[in-house]
Amino acid sequence: MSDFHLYVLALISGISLFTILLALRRKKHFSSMSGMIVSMFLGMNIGLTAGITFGTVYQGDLFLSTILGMGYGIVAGCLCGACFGFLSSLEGTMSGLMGGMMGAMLGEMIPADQANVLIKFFLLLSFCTIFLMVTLSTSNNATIENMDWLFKPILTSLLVGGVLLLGNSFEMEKAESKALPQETQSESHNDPDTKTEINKIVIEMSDLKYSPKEMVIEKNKPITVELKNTDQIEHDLEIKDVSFKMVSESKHQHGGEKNVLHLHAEPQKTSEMTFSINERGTYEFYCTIPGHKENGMVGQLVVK
Ligand SMILES: [Cu+2]
Repeated sequence: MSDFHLYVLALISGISLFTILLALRRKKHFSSMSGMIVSMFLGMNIGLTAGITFGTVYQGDLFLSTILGMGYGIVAGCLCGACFGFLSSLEGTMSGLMGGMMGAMLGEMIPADQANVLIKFFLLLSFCTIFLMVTLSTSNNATIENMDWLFKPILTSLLVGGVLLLGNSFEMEKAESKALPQETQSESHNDPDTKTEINKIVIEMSDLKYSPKEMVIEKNKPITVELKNTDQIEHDLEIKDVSFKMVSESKHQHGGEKNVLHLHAEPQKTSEMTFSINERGTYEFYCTIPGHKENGMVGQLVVK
């Protein structure tokens, strides 16, 4: 789990706790309808944020991310609703359940960078619960004075902006550390048969051979594989029974089948794809053109 995801989880826990405490203190000022809306809003947004986060972190294990996402949403929605009464609690629980479930599915399906945009969006909405509470409570000037700080717009927007920017910087750090190793990619050319542990791997295909024959990558870390076909005949690279997430691929790939990674390169052409693999293990890759695998066009992908 990256710093960014930890930060998001800490933040939504904080927001939930704060909202629940606020609800406990100010429940007298809420109509039953307002209480239900606040519980629904909190449960849904916390569930969605947590769901997408867990869906991204635990790629390939939708069951776990759904349970964790729903757990977050249900606890937040149910406890917040409990301050207002049974119906609000029910509303919060169901919203949390639905948010967590939908979030986990989203996190599982969309690429990590898009998921991060959604996480930020729902994080902002989760934040808004606090403001919604102040707006929805029937104003009674005697007790509202404690909430003065919420009404100082400059201070509040600086605070919220600062918190979100800090989260953004965590995400940037991650992106930078990802970009760095790419500069070392040329090394794999000089020393073809050694194991490569970098973010871009160039595999040359000539005389019915892959070179290098072994790739070593990390679990859940995007990797770009470039196939350089220097032969006069077409070749490809296929891995079967592998749980992966496609980030991008150069066009006309026919990678439609589930759990099959496939990359094709025309004679004297180069093609590439970027993906991450969700499970550790050793996978065999091979060429699907008839006769090539049997002639030794096989290799190994190790996922650590
Ligand atoms: Cu081939």
